[in-house]
Amino acid sequence: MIDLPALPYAKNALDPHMSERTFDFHYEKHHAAYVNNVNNMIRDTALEGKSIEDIVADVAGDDHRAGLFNNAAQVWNHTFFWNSLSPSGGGAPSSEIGKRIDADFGSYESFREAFSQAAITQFGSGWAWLIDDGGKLDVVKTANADTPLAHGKKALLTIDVWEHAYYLDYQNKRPVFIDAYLDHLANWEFAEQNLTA
Ligand code: MN3
Repeated sequence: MIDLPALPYAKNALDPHMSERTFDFHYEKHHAAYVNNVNNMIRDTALEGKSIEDIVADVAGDDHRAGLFNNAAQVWNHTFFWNSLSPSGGGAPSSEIGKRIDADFGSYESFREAFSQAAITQFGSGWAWLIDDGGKLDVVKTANADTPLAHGKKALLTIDVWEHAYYLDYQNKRPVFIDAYLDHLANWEFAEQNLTA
């Protein structure tokens, strides 16, 4: 049995960049449905009682359990996404993560361009990520439910670019949503915690 984790802020805390109405659907309906689907699929199996990380690791790459992988990875990805957002987020980070971004991308602006392009060019549904790839920061995009967790990479920060993430607030304008994320929402304290964990 896995639980739908509580949000780290109120559902209206990110307004106007991400509305309470978006959380009513994206968190209360989409994320909750992934949790329910996982629980239905692991009931009375060896995976019942395992952590979401262990479930993802166990089924990753197994074509016969793609349905469970997709739902479990989406549970993990969404929890990670809520934590990647902050009412006081966005802009260029300072501290250790800021130094690492300067070192590995050249500048915050170069990182911003790489992350934005990954998020814009992910065709269809998916995610863009800042990851720590064996000691070097990198930006990657993943399709559908795929996640760095399934590839042995350490995720630091993510944006959900499935249409359900932005359609209520931005309609088809994914790039405007990505700008709002980068300038007002990106939770660098969470990224820093992941970097040093
Ligand atoms: Mn989503």
